[in-house]
Amino acid sequence: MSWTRQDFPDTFLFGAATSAYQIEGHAFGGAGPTHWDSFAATPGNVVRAEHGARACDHYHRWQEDLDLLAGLGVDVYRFSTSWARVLPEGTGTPNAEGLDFYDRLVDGMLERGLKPAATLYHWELPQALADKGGWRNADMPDWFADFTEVVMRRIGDRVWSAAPINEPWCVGFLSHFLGAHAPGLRDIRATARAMHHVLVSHGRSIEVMRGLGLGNLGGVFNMEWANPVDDSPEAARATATYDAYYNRFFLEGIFTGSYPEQALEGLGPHLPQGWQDDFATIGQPLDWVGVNYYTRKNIAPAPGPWPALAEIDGPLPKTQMGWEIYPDGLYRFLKRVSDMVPDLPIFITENGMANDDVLSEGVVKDPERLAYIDGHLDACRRAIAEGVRLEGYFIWSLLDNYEWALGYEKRFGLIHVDFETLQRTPKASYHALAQRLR
Ligand code: IFM
Repeated sequence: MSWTRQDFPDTFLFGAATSAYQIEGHAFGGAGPTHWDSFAATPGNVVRAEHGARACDHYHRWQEDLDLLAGLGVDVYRFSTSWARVLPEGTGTPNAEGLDFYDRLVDGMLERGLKPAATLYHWELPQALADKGGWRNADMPDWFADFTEVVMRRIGDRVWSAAPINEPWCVGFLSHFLGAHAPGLRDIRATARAMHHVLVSHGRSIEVMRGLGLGNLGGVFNMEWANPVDDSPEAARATATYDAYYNRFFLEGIFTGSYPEQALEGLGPHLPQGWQDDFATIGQPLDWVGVNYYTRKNIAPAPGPWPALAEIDGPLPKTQMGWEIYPDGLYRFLKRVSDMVPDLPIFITENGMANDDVLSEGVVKDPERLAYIDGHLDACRRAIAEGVRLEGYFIWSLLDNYEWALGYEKRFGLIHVDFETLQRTPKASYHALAQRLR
Protein backbone atom coordinates (compact mmCIF):
# COMPACT_ATOMS: atom_id res chain seq x y z
CA MET A 1 0.00 0.00 0.00
CA SER A 2 1.21 3.49 -0.75
CA TRP A 3 1.88 5.80 2.20
CA THR A 4 3.03 9.29 3.16
CA ARG A 5 4.76 10.60 6.26
CA GLN A 6 1.31 11.34 7.69
CA ASP A 7 0.67 7.60 7.97
CA PHE A 8 3.44 7.36 10.58
CA PRO A 9 3.84 8.98 13.99
CA ASP A 10 5.14 12.59 13.82
CA THR A 11 8.49 11.63 15.28
CA PHE A 12 9.04 8.61 12.99
CA LEU A 13 12.35 8.88 11.15
CA PHE A 14 13.13 7.73 7.63
CA GLY A 15 16.69 7.08 6.60
CA ALA A 16 19.05 5.43 4.16
CA ALA A 17 22.10 3.32 4.96
CA THR A 18 25.49 2.45 3.48
CA SER A 19 28.79 1.14 4.80
CA ALA A 20 32.38 2.27 4.44
CA TYR A 21 34.05 -0.57 2.53
CA GLN A 22 31.05 -1.03 0.26
CA ILE A 23 31.13 2.52 -1.11
CA GLU A 24 34.19 4.57 -0.14
CA GLY A 25 37.08 3.16 -2.17
CA HIS A 26 39.70 1.73 0.14
CA ALA A 27 42.64 2.49 -2.10
CA PHE A 28 42.25 6.18 -1.26
CA GLY A 29 43.19 8.40 1.65
CA GLY A 30 45.74 6.26 3.44
CA ALA A 31 43.43 3.41 4.49
CA GLY A 32 45.28 0.26 5.53
CA PRO A 33 44.74 -3.18 4.01
CA THR A 34 41.77 -5.16 5.32
CA HIS A 35 40.89 -8.82 5.51
CA TRP A 36 38.35 -8.20 2.75
CA ASP A 37 41.19 -7.29 0.37
CA SER A 38 42.96 -10.59 1.00
CA PHE A 39 39.71 -12.57 1.02
CA ALA A 40 38.79 -11.08 -2.38
CA ALA A 41 42.29 -11.75 -3.73
CA THR A 42 41.87 -15.46 -3.00
CA PRO A 43 40.38 -17.19 -6.07
CA GLY A 44 36.84 -18.45 -5.63
CA ASN A 45 35.85 -16.25 -2.70
CA VAL A 46 34.28 -13.28 -4.46
CA VAL A 47 32.49 -13.08 -7.80
CA ARG A 48 35.10 -12.04 -10.39
CA ALA A 49 37.48 -11.45 -7.44
CA GLU A 50 35.99 -7.96 -7.11
CA HIS A 51 37.10 -5.82 -4.18
CA GLY A 52 36.52 -2.44 -2.58
CA ALA A 53 39.58 -0.54 -3.84
CA ARG A 54 37.43 1.95 -5.74
CA ALA A 55 33.86 0.85 -5.00
CA CYS A 56 31.57 3.88 -5.58
CA ASP A 57 34.44 6.33 -5.03
CA HIS A 58 32.36 7.90 -2.27
CA TYR A 59 35.66 9.02 -0.73
CA HIS A 60 35.86 11.67 -3.44
CA ARG A 61 32.16 12.01 -4.30
CA TRP A 62 30.72 12.24 -0.79
CA GLN A 63 29.29 15.72 -1.32
CA GLU A 64 27.31 14.59 -4.35
CA ASP A 65 26.10 11.57 -2.36
CA LEU A 66 25.02 13.70 0.60
CA ASP A 67 23.18 16.00 -1.82
CA LEU A 68 21.35 12.96 -3.17
CA LEU A 69 20.40 11.94 0.37
CA ALA A 70 19.10 15.42 1.06
CA GLY A 71 17.15 15.34 -2.21
CA LEU A 72 15.56 12.07 -1.15
CA GLY A 73 14.13 13.82 1.89
CA VAL A 74 15.29 11.34 4.52
CA ASP A 75 15.99 12.41 8.09
CA VAL A 76 18.84 10.05 8.94
CA TYR A 77 21.96 8.85 7.17
CA ARG A 78 23.29 5.59 8.59
CA PHE A 79 26.96 5.32 7.62
CA SER A 80 29.95 3.44 8.99
CA THR A 81 33.53 4.30 9.84
CA SER A 82 36.29 2.09 8.49
CA TRP A 83 38.64 0.81 11.17
CA ALA A 84 41.40 0.40 8.58
CA ARG A 85 40.95 3.96 7.32
CA VAL A 86 41.22 5.41 10.82
CA LEU A 87 43.89 3.03 12.14
CA PRO A 88 45.66 1.48 9.14
CA GLU A 89 47.50 -0.98 11.41
CA GLY A 90 44.42 -1.63 13.54
CA THR A 91 46.09 -0.06 16.57
CA GLY A 92 48.62 2.70 17.09
CA THR A 93 48.90 5.91 15.12
CA PRO A 94 45.69 7.18 13.54
CA ASN A 95 45.61 8.20 9.91
CA ALA A 96 44.86 11.93 10.08
CA GLU A 97 43.41 11.93 6.59
CA GLY A 98 40.95 9.21 7.58
CA LEU A 99 39.71 11.06 10.64
CA ASP A 100 39.45 14.27 8.61
CA PHE A 101 37.29 12.44 6.09
CA TYR A 102 34.72 11.37 8.70
CA ASP A 103 34.86 14.79 10.29
CA ARG A 104 33.95 16.46 6.98
CA LEU A 105 31.33 13.81 6.25
CA VAL A 106 29.54 14.39 9.56
CA ASP A 107 29.66 18.16 9.11
CA GLY A 108 28.33 17.68 5.58
CA MET A 109 25.36 15.72 6.95
CA LEU A 110 24.59 18.36 9.54
CA GLU A 111 24.82 21.14 6.94
CA ARG A 112 22.17 19.31 4.94
CA GLY A 113 19.89 18.67 7.92
CA LEU A 114 20.69 14.95 8.08
CA LYS A 115 21.10 13.13 11.39
CA PRO A 116 24.40 11.17 11.38
CA ALA A 117 23.85 7.58 12.58
CA ALA A 118 27.31 6.05 12.92
CA THR A 119 28.20 2.38 12.98
CA LEU A 120 31.78 1.87 14.05
CA TYR A 121 32.46 -1.48 12.40
CA HIS A 122 30.91 -2.81 9.23
CA TRP A 123 33.35 -5.61 8.45
CA GLU A 124 36.60 -4.14 7.11
CA LEU A 125 38.93 -5.56 9.75
CA PRO A 126 42.47 -4.18 9.45
CA GLN A 127 44.71 -6.90 8.01
CA ALA A 128 47.22 -6.43 10.85
CA LEU A 129 44.56 -7.56 13.33
CA ALA A 130 43.34 -10.35 11.07
CA ASP A 131 46.96 -11.58 11.07
CA LYS A 132 46.68 -11.87 14.86
CA GLY A 133 43.58 -14.05 14.60
CA GLY A 134 41.01 -11.28 14.22
CA TRP A 135 37.77 -11.87 16.09
CA ARG A 136 39.14 -15.13 17.49
CA ASN A 137 41.67 -13.18 19.52
CA ALA A 138 40.65 -12.33 23.09
CA ASP A 139 42.39 -8.95 22.72
CA MET A 140 39.82 -7.78 20.18
CA PRO A 141 37.64 -6.04 22.79
CA ASP A 142 40.63 -3.89 23.86
CA TRP A 143 41.58 -3.06 20.29
CA PHE A 144 37.99 -2.26 19.42
CA ALA A 145 37.60 -0.09 22.52
CA ASP A 146 40.69 1.91 21.46
CA PHE A 147 39.35 2.30 17.91
CA THR A 148 36.00 3.46 19.33
CA GLU A 149 37.74 6.07 21.40
CA VAL A 150 39.81 7.42 18.50
CA VAL A 151 36.77 7.78 16.25
CA MET A 152 34.37 9.12 18.81
CA ARG A 153 36.77 11.64 20.28
CA ARG A 154 36.71 13.15 16.81
CA ILE A 155 33.06 12.88 15.68
CA GLY A 156 31.16 11.82 18.82
CA ASP A 157 30.14 15.40 19.63
CA ARG A 158 28.10 15.57 16.40
CA VAL A 159 26.69 12.12 15.71
CA TRP A 160 22.99 11.64 16.40
CA SER A 161 23.36 7.95 17.27
CA ALA A 162 26.08 5.31 17.37
CA ALA A 163 26.27 1.53 17.29
CA PRO A 164 29.44 -0.54 17.67
CA ILE A 165 29.13 -3.47 15.24
CA ASN A 166 26.91 -4.14 12.25
CA GLU A 167 25.27 -7.57 12.25
CA PRO A 168 27.19 -9.65 14.80
CA TRP A 169 25.86 -12.86 13.20
CA CYS A 170 27.62 -12.06 9.94
CA VAL A 171 30.85 -11.18 11.72
CA GLY A 172 30.70 -14.38 13.77
CA PHE A 173 28.81 -17.17 12.02
CA LEU A 174 28.75 -16.24 8.34
CA SER A 175 32.47 -15.47 8.35
CA HIS A 176 33.83 -18.21 10.61
CA PHE A 177 31.38 -21.14 10.28
CA LEU A 178 29.97 -20.79 6.77
CA GLY A 179 33.15 -19.28 5.35
CA ALA A 180 31.15 -16.97 3.07
CA HIS A 181 32.70 -13.70 4.28
CA ALA A 182 36.22 -12.73 5.31
CA PRO A 183 38.18 -14.38 6.82
CA GLY A 184 36.42 -17.32 5.14
CA LEU A 185 36.84 -19.86 7.91
CA ARG A 186 34.75 -22.98 8.42
CA ASP A 187 35.64 -23.83 11.96
CA ILE A 188 33.29 -24.25 14.91
CA ARG A 189 35.86 -23.23 17.51
CA ALA A 190 36.73 -20.03 15.64
CA THR A 191 33.00 -19.34 15.32
CA ALA A 192 32.23 -19.68 19.02
CA ARG A 193 35.14 -17.43 19.94
CA ALA A 194 34.35 -14.84 17.30
CA MET A 195 30.67 -14.70 18.32
CA HIS A 196 31.57 -14.19 21.95
CA HIS A 197 34.37 -11.68 21.33
CA VAL A 198 32.10 -9.66 19.07
CA LEU A 199 29.68 -9.28 21.96
CA VAL A 200 32.38 -8.40 24.49
CA SER A 201 33.75 -5.86 21.99
CA HIS A 202 30.27 -4.41 21.57
CA GLY A 203 30.00 -3.97 25.34
CA ARG A 204 33.46 -2.40 25.67
CA SER A 205 32.69 0.01 22.87
CA ILE A 206 29.44 1.09 24.55
CA GLU A 207 31.35 1.61 27.81
CA VAL A 208 33.90 3.80 26.04
CA MET A 209 31.21 5.88 24.36
CA ARG A 210 29.30 6.36 27.62
CA GLY A 211 32.58 7.42 29.21
CA LEU A 212 32.95 10.06 26.52
CA GLY A 213 29.47 11.34 27.34
CA LEU A 214 27.72 10.04 24.22
CA GLY A 215 24.04 9.08 24.24
CA ASN A 216 21.62 7.39 21.86
CA LEU A 217 23.70 4.21 21.65
CA GLY A 218 22.34 0.97 20.25
CA GLY A 219 23.09 -2.40 18.72
CA VAL A 220 22.33 -3.50 15.16
CA PHE A 221 21.23 -7.13 14.70
CA ASN A 222 20.34 -8.97 11.50
CA MET A 223 17.46 -11.40 11.73
CA GLU A 224 15.99 -14.01 9.41
CA TRP A 225 12.65 -15.54 10.20
CA ALA A 226 13.11 -19.30 10.58
CA ASN A 227 10.28 -21.29 9.04
CA PRO A 228 10.05 -25.08 9.47
CA VAL A 229 9.64 -26.91 6.14
CA ASP A 230 6.92 -29.12 7.57
CA ASP A 231 5.07 -29.96 10.77
CA SER A 232 7.46 -32.67 11.96
CA PRO A 233 9.15 -32.44 15.37
CA GLU A 234 12.51 -32.84 13.55
CA ALA A 235 11.85 -29.72 11.46
CA ALA A 236 10.72 -27.85 14.56
CA ARG A 237 13.96 -28.79 16.31
CA ALA A 238 16.13 -27.75 13.37
CA THR A 239 14.25 -24.46 13.12
CA ALA A 240 14.75 -23.77 16.81
CA THR A 241 18.49 -24.37 16.39
CA TYR A 242 18.69 -21.96 13.46
CA ASP A 243 16.70 -19.36 15.36
CA ALA A 244 18.98 -19.80 18.38
CA TYR A 245 22.31 -19.19 16.68
CA TYR A 246 21.00 -16.64 14.20
CA ASN A 247 18.35 -14.54 15.92
CA ARG A 248 18.63 -15.16 19.64
CA PHE A 249 22.32 -15.54 20.50
CA PHE A 250 23.30 -11.86 20.33
CA LEU A 251 20.07 -10.32 21.61
CA GLU A 252 19.88 -12.69 24.55
CA GLY A 253 23.58 -12.29 25.28
CA ILE A 254 23.03 -8.56 25.64
CA PHE A 255 19.57 -8.40 27.15
CA THR A 256 19.29 -11.57 29.25
CA GLY A 257 22.92 -12.31 30.09
CA SER A 258 22.81 -15.84 28.68
CA TYR A 259 23.09 -17.78 25.44
CA PRO A 260 20.29 -20.03 24.13
CA GLU A 261 20.61 -23.71 24.97
CA GLN A 262 20.24 -24.81 21.32
CA ALA A 263 23.24 -22.66 20.38
CA LEU A 264 25.33 -23.83 23.32
CA GLU A 265 24.74 -27.44 22.24
CA GLY A 266 27.19 -26.87 19.39
CA LEU A 267 29.14 -23.79 20.37
CA GLY A 268 29.37 -24.24 24.15
CA PRO A 269 32.46 -26.50 24.22
CA HIS A 270 34.35 -24.03 22.05
CA LEU A 271 33.63 -20.80 23.89
CA PRO A 272 36.65 -19.20 25.57
CA GLN A 273 37.29 -20.08 29.19
CA GLY A 274 35.37 -17.90 31.63
CA TRP A 275 32.84 -16.74 29.03
CA GLN A 276 30.09 -16.74 31.66
CA ASP A 277 31.87 -13.88 33.45
CA ASP A 278 31.65 -11.51 30.49
CA PHE A 279 27.93 -10.79 30.54
CA ALA A 280 28.30 -7.70 32.74
CA THR A 281 30.40 -6.14 29.97
CA ILE A 282 28.24 -7.53 27.17
CA GLY A 283 25.03 -6.29 28.76
CA GLN A 284 25.85 -2.58 28.94
CA PRO A 285 22.52 -0.71 28.85
CA LEU A 286 21.44 0.40 25.39
CA ASP A 287 19.16 3.21 24.23
CA TRP A 288 17.67 1.46 21.19
CA VAL A 289 17.68 -1.78 19.21
CA GLY A 290 18.38 -1.87 15.47
CA VAL A 291 16.84 -4.63 13.34
CA ASN A 292 18.21 -5.44 9.88
CA TYR A 293 15.65 -7.57 8.12
CA TYR A 294 15.46 -8.95 4.57
CA THR A 295 13.99 -12.45 4.36
CA ARG A 296 13.06 -15.76 5.92
CA LYS A 297 14.68 -19.17 5.61
CA ASN A 298 12.92 -22.54 5.29
CA ILE A 299 14.64 -24.98 7.57
CA ALA A 300 14.79 -28.78 7.38
CA PRO A 301 16.65 -31.30 9.52
CA ALA A 302 19.83 -32.74 7.96
CA PRO A 303 22.20 -35.52 8.91
CA GLY A 304 25.51 -34.66 10.54
CA PRO A 305 26.83 -32.86 13.60
CA TRP A 306 25.32 -29.66 15.09
CA PRO A 307 23.52 -27.69 13.76
CA ALA A 308 22.21 -30.61 11.65
CA LEU A 309 19.97 -28.54 9.41
CA ALA A 310 19.61 -27.39 5.83
CA GLU A 311 18.06 -24.38 4.14
CA ILE A 312 15.42 -25.39 1.59
CA ASP A 313 14.31 -23.35 -1.40
CA GLY A 314 10.96 -21.70 -0.65
CA PRO A 315 7.87 -20.91 -2.74
CA LEU A 316 7.61 -17.11 -2.23
CA PRO A 317 8.66 -14.51 -4.84
CA LYS A 318 12.39 -13.76 -4.55
CA THR A 319 14.75 -10.81 -4.91
CA GLN A 320 17.91 -10.76 -7.05
CA MET A 321 19.67 -12.34 -4.05
CA GLY A 322 17.33 -15.34 -4.28
CA TRP A 323 15.83 -14.24 -0.95
CA GLU A 324 12.11 -14.83 -0.39
CA ILE A 325 10.05 -11.68 0.15
CA TYR A 326 8.31 -12.11 3.49
CA PRO A 327 7.28 -8.84 5.22
CA ASP A 328 5.38 -10.79 7.86
CA GLY A 329 8.75 -11.87 9.26
CA LEU A 330 9.58 -8.23 9.97
CA TYR A 331 6.27 -7.78 11.79
CA ARG A 332 6.92 -10.92 13.85
CA PHE A 333 10.44 -9.83 14.77
CA LEU A 334 9.21 -6.38 15.77
CA LYS A 335 6.72 -8.02 18.11
CA ARG A 336 9.37 -10.37 19.46
CA VAL A 337 11.94 -7.65 20.14
CA SER A 338 9.28 -5.43 21.63
CA ASP A 339 8.20 -8.22 23.99
CA MET A 340 11.82 -8.71 25.01
CA VAL A 341 12.70 -5.05 25.59
CA PRO A 342 9.39 -3.18 25.77
CA ASP A 343 11.01 0.03 27.01
CA LEU A 344 13.49 0.44 24.17
CA PRO A 345 12.79 2.16 20.87
CA ILE A 346 13.37 -0.04 17.83
CA PHE A 347 14.72 1.12 14.48
CA ILE A 348 14.74 -0.85 11.25
CA THR A 349 18.38 -0.09 10.53
CA GLU A 350 18.35 -1.97 7.19
CA ASN A 351 15.67 -3.23 4.83
CA GLY A 352 15.64 -3.27 1.07
CA MET A 353 16.12 -5.47 -1.96
CA ALA A 354 18.61 -6.27 -4.67
CA ASN A 355 17.04 -6.09 -8.09
CA ASP A 356 18.29 -6.73 -11.59
CA ASP A 357 18.02 -3.03 -12.41
CA VAL A 358 18.82 -1.80 -15.90
CA LEU A 359 19.69 1.76 -16.84
CA SER A 360 18.03 2.58 -20.14
CA GLU A 361 17.94 6.05 -21.68
CA GLY A 362 18.79 7.61 -18.34
CA VAL A 363 16.00 5.83 -16.44
CA VAL A 364 15.88 2.84 -14.07
CA LYS A 365 12.42 1.40 -13.56
CA ASP A 366 12.31 -0.61 -10.32
CA PRO A 367 8.67 -1.04 -9.27
CA GLU A 368 9.72 -4.26 -7.49
CA ARG A 369 11.81 -2.25 -5.02
CA LEU A 370 9.00 0.15 -4.23
CA ALA A 371 6.60 -2.76 -3.71
CA TYR A 372 9.13 -4.43 -1.40
CA ILE A 373 9.52 -1.27 0.66
CA ASP A 374 5.77 -0.67 0.76
CA GLY A 375 5.14 -4.22 1.95
CA HIS A 376 7.66 -3.91 4.74
CA LEU A 377 6.39 -0.49 5.78
CA ASP A 378 2.90 -2.02 6.01
CA ALA A 379 4.37 -4.54 8.43
CA CYS A 380 5.89 -1.64 10.40
CA ARG A 381 2.55 0.16 10.59
CA ARG A 382 0.83 -2.99 11.83
CA ALA A 383 3.40 -3.34 14.58
CA ILE A 384 3.17 0.34 15.54
CA ALA A 385 -0.64 0.07 15.71
CA GLU A 386 -0.18 -2.78 18.17
CA GLY A 387 2.00 -0.71 20.45
CA VAL A 388 5.52 -1.56 19.23
CA ARG A 389 7.90 1.37 19.83
CA LEU A 390 9.21 1.45 16.28
CA GLU A 391 10.73 4.88 15.72
CA GLY A 392 12.39 4.70 12.33
CA TYR A 393 13.00 2.83 9.08
CA PHE A 394 16.27 3.05 7.12
CA ILE A 395 16.54 1.70 3.59
CA TRP A 396 19.44 -0.43 2.44
CA SER A 397 20.88 1.09 0.43
CA LEU A 398 21.42 4.60 -0.82
CA LEU A 399 23.69 3.46 -3.68
CA ASP A 400 24.32 0.29 -5.63
CA ASN A 401 27.54 -0.93 -4.04
CA TYR A 402 29.96 -3.76 -3.28
CA GLU A 403 27.79 -6.65 -2.14
CA TRP A 404 30.70 -8.47 -0.51
CA ALA A 405 31.27 -12.00 -1.87
CA LEU A 406 28.73 -11.27 -4.61
CA GLY A 407 30.74 -8.36 -5.97
CA TYR A 408 29.06 -5.49 -7.78
CA GLU A 409 26.28 -7.32 -9.58
CA LYS A 410 23.61 -7.29 -6.86
CA ARG A 411 22.00 -3.87 -6.97
CA PHE A 412 20.47 -2.73 -3.66
CA GLY A 413 20.57 1.03 -4.31
CA LEU A 414 17.86 3.64 -4.63
CA ILE A 415 20.50 5.17 -6.89
CA HIS A 416 22.03 3.32 -9.80
CA VAL A 417 25.82 3.41 -10.00
CA ASP A 418 27.61 2.76 -13.28
CA PHE A 419 30.73 1.03 -12.00
CA GLU A 420 32.72 2.07 -15.09
CA THR A 421 31.96 5.80 -15.09
CA LEU A 422 30.74 6.00 -11.46
CA GLN A 423 27.83 8.07 -12.63
CA ARG A 424 24.90 8.13 -10.20
CA THR A 425 21.34 7.90 -11.57
CA PRO A 426 18.44 7.99 -9.11
CA LYS A 427 16.07 5.12 -9.85
CA ALA A 428 12.28 5.40 -10.11
CA SER A 429 12.02 4.20 -6.48
CA TYR A 430 14.19 7.16 -5.37
CA HIS A 431 11.89 9.62 -7.10
CA ALA A 432 8.73 7.95 -5.75
CA LEU A 433 10.10 7.95 -2.20
CA ALA A 434 11.23 11.58 -2.48
CA GLN A 435 7.66 12.44 -3.41
CA ARG A 436 6.25 10.64 -0.39
CA LEU A 437 8.84 11.90 2.06
CA ARG A 438 8.25 15.57 1.29
O1 IFM B 1 25.05 -5.32 1.89
C1 IFM B 1 24.68 -5.91 3.10
C2 IFM B 1 25.13 -5.05 4.26
O2 IFM B 1 26.51 -4.86 4.24
C3 IFM B 1 24.76 -5.69 5.57
N1 IFM B 1 23.39 -6.10 5.59
C4 IFM B 1 22.86 -6.81 4.48
C5 IFM B 1 23.19 -6.10 3.19
C6 IFM B 1 22.62 -6.87 1.99
O3 IFM B 1 23.17 -8.15 1.92
